[in-house]
Amino acid sequence: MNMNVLQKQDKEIFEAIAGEIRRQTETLELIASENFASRAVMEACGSVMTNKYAEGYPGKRYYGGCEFVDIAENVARDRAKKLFGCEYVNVQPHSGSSANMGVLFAVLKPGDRIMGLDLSHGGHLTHGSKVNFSGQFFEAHTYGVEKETGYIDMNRVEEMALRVQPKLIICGASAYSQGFDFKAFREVADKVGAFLMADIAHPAGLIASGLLNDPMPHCHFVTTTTHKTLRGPRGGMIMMGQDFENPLGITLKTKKGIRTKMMSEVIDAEIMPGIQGGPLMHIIAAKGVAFGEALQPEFRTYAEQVRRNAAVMAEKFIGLDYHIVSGGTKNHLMLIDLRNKNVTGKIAENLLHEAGITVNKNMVPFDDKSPFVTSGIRVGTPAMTTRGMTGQYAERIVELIDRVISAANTDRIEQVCAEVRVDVKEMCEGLPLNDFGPTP
Ligand code: DSN
Repeated sequence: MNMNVLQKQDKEIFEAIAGEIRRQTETLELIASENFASRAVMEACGSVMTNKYAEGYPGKRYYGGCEFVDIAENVARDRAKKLFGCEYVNVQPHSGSSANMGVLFAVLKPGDRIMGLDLSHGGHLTHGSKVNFSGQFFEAHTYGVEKETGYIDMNRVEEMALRVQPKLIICGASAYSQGFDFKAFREVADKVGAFLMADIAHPAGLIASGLLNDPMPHCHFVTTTTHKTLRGPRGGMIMMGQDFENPLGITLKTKKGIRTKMMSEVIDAEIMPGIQGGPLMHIIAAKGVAFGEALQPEFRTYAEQVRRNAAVMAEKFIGLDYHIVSGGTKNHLMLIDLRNKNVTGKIAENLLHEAGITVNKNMVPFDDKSPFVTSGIRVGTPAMTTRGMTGQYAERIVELIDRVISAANTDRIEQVCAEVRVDVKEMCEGLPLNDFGPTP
């Protein structure tokens, strides 16, 4: 991106951004939730739409001058509906957490019971963690994966739901490498009269490409972020496969009398004015651009490659005696339990950082270490695949990681990290951050 003006005006921020460009360009990005947005997406993010206030929704705003931001929001909504095959979408949530908060606050009262996947078993903070609004405003019960298999057992989920009688069940994860059986979750939800929400923030791009189970026919609500496998700008959104009359008894006064609100109206009102004010119109425009890209056939090819790279890496890791939780991956990530390698997640993250490889330490199911130390790392392929790392790259990357982990407890470690860093830099050379233009 051209940053001539910024460079002249603000050296400190310019240097920070320039450093980040160098870091992203010269190192290997394996954080499962990160990706490289296209130049077109970033141009929309950096556009004058950041200047506009537009509380409300297209055609019904609290501010004048919204004719062009209306176009952008309508385009983003229409493309999202086409991409995910849904009847309703709200593209205004600033993040995945805001999207989840929007649904939870719309359908629950304080103290209501919810069920979600435990954070330490791969869930997300907003699925009921005690340190998050979801665990503080609501009575959260968490289900986990099985110790032997690393899989979610639907019988256990059902058993828990019958005991807990939740008002809302959340399915979805940040560190689970298997798919979700949304149909089975819906059967459980129906048995206890609960709403079902799928949080597909991680695999959204794979789901949009038809590579994983589709939550839309089975879940009352589907939330996502737009910047992970979907490769858009940082943000969130809420979808419903089909709108329905809200069973919460929320009504609306109209000229024709009082009527029950549709659930879409309840969700819209919860996002704005419930929990947010002015939408980020530059980001909504960029979401529209990203959805347009994801509707192209090339995106499906990309998503298939993301999954293929992950499968190749998991197999290679297993061949080198690494323990992948759940024994493999069906999506874009894997969780590696490093206990048999005598290395904590924290140490692995730091050493790999020294070697130019970015991953995050991650709790593994039944972890005996704290979230600040952890026994594992999470590895994901969305970003490396965007850079065009296909074919032999996946295996070579695993070999580089193994060189570092294997040397972790030896006095050669500094030298190994330095050597791997050179190899990583060489590997990254000539590969732009994304396929849509030269490195910014
Ligand atoms: N922080 C994200 C992740 O890394 O999975 C989830 O919000």
